Amino acid sequence: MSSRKKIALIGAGQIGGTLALLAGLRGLGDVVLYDVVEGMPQGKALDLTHVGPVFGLDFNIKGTNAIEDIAGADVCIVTSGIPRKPGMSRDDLVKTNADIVRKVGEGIKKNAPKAFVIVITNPLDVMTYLMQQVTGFPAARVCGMAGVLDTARYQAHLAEDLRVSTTSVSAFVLGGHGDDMVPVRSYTSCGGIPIERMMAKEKLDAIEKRVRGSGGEVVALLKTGSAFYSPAASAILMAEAYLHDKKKLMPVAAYCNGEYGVKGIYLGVPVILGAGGVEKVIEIELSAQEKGQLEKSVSSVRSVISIL
Ligand code: A3D
Repeated sequence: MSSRKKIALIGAGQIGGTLALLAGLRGLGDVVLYDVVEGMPQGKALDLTHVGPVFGLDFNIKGTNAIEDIAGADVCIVTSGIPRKPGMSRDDLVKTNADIVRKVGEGIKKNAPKAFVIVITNPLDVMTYLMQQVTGFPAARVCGMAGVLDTARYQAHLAEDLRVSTTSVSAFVLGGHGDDMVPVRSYTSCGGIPIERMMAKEKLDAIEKRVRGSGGEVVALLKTGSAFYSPAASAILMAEAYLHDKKKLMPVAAYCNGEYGVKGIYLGVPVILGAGGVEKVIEIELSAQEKGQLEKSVSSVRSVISIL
């Protein structure tokens, strides 16, 4: 038995390929890249195998069209599905992607019953909910990647405007991964200084508006798909927190069981991520305005679930 960890990437498209590269570069373990398109995951895996020697790393990446090859995976990261095109909302993807998530969910349940599952497929909160339903895994072992990316976008634009390092900015975004996500201003700071003391309200409003529409801004520029470098990097951070038992506090789409007054759905909330998966949902006091925004975001998620 190898003690190396096994990372299964379900979907070998733009995000899947980038995930494989990052997993190899960061030495997460052996990677299986799975997709339904014949030859494509094998081709990407072969190409990535040739990256190893360049950096003096031993990449072990296998491309496959057989879901059985994910057997025994410790982590599954799911990107299978279609991405947005200009003019589409994330919710427009629901029917097509739900069928795909149901199918791969069955494959994960059968072949990797002990895996920690990170969903990236959109509409994110709803596809994560569906994945948990299909696999029947404990909710702590199924979560979605969105908050890490939304927070990084908030950090990036605040740091850009303040002309400081992104490492000086500590930011927070809650709610569903849609245009009504909630950048939480009251918990955002720069070098420990509350952000509202560093920046005029109008400026903050404008940056938050841009963060909500960041995914769409990328889609409009690319024209053929959606963001892929930053979503992949964000999911790798989550996989590392799980594999290395980091107990890292980060916003992820997690199952809410009464927290924030929300029950029975997945929603972007701050959690502790460690070897137990989503070990704890952290509840923080929100301003009245933030609470109102969160409620709006919750109803958007619920309305998409009702389509399923
Ligand atoms: P893309 O490059 O099209 O890759 C998706 C891959 O899924 C393709 O290679 C398909 O062949 C494959 N696929 C389809 N059906 C199956 C199946 N049944 N089994 C295995 N593989 C299958 O898209 P992408 O990588 O750019 O994006 C993937 C998903 O992530 C989309 O739904 C995007 O909307 C979503 N996304 C989410 C975020 C978040 O922040 C949550 C950001 C960006 C993209």
